[in-house]
Amino acid sequence: MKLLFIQFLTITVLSFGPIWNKHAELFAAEKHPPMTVEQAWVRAVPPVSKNSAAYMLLHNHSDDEDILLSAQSDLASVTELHEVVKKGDLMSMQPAGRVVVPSHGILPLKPGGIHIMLINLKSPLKTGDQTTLRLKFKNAGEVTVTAQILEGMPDSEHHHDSKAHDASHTTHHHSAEEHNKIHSEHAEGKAMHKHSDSN
Ligand SMILES: [Cu+2]
Repeated sequence: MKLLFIQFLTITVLSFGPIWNKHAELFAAEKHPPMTVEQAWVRAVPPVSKNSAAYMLLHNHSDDEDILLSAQSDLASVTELHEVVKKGDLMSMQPAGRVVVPSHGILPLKPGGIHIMLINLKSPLKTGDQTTLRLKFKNAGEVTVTAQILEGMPDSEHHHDSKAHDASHTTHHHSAEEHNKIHSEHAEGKAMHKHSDSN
């Protein structure tokens, strides 16, 4: 009798199992769109600067990798996906290759790496303002992003314990170095376009 009861329970659990899983899947799908974008910001630049760049975290919640195909912004006449590459001793920018966001992973767009280049700004960028960017992904389709216009690094990257502080100094050093390299390359006429304060 007890054995029968256990069998009955087992059958019940097995037959309800798939229904439960289906619910779990639906719940997960409701919780997250396949692609979310976090910590998006655009670097504030002085009014004389023609160009800036946007940075953010691309967060892929799906089981397949996705590819960022393009980005659009009303701030600039041209918006391009760029990457910073090292050629010998020089850092320079070029149109990015395949911008792959791994499945269940995050791809950071950051200074010194892949970034969204805003070329020929239409009006000055005011710190504290917000702007809208439209990203197009191969699988996730169009994703609209609200980005903050910020000076330099966002607050989340400034921590005040000494270790992180040192690390952030190193980072600043590094970007300043890259910045100079890009400038010197620009002076030699090799850079693709003028690139003032952002990379
Ligand atoms: Cu660039």
